[in-house]
Amino acid sequence: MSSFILILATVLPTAFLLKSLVDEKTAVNQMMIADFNNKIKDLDSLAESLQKLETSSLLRDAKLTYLENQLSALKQNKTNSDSIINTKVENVINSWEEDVSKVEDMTQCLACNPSIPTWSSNSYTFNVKESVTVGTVIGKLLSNVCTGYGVSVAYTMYKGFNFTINKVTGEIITATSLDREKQQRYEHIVSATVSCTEKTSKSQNVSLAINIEDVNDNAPVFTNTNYNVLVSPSARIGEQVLSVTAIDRDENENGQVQYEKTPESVPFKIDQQFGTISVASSFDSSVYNFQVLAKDGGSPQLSSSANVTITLRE
Ligand SMILES: [Ca+2]
Ligand SMILES: [Ca+2]
Repeated sequence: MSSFILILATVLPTAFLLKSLVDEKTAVNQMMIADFNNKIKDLDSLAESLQKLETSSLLRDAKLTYLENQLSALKQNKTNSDSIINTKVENVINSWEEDVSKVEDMTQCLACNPSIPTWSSNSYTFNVKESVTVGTVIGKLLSNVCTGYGVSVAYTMYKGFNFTINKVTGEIITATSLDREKQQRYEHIVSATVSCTEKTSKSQNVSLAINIEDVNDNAPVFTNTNYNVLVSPSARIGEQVLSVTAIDRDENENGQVQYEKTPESVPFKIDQQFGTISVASSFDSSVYNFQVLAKDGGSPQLSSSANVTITLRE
């Protein structure tokens, strides 16, 4: 009760002085005066609420100091133009609205009766490249929870292995290296738990999805490292003699393979898209050795090679 008396003794006179100053200035917008009066009522109401609580003297003193400073600023500008007073009053009202909101939060906290936490979103989806290092913060989950004054919130994640959540901040952090080619999406349930000292706690879950984005970290791989084939010496130009295949596990252009051969001088050509090798010109030898290359479309580009031996039948 003593703290309440102190609040009424100090806060309300300050509030009425402000109101009095506003009333003296007829140039001040009438709607603003009504709003100002409403804020005074709010303060009355909050003072009533605080009466029932063990109010923090530190917070109360800070609040009073703030109001006193505002009043002092108003007095200093009293002899100036109405517009300056108008602006000052508007600033007081705006600041008071923030102050009222803070005190309402404090009231909830001091009541030590946590409500079920709400999340700032119905669900969360984050996208992260598979190349990020362990310990990278990929996003943050926020609950709309008042904390402090004996009330705390803790974040937990179920089935977390590749990712962890910072218990205090709600940051989602990579706990292992990632590989999109093994798993490209993770789904978790995250919980926010509000608790009071020696009081009950309340939790609320929210779903979290993490999509792993591709990085060009795989070169195309040929199904064979050596291709050997026998070809008829009478094979005609354009006739297909072999088909090579390389597989790239990456996605989109990172996984699109194009084929080449080297050297160019052999009498065969390779289809850039499909890897089919066909006769390009007449033969001048009984055995041909050359390399086929598979290159992906990533940046930087990755490639691999295989050996081809084509022998003409006797
Ligand atoms: Ca690739
Ligand atoms: Ca990849």
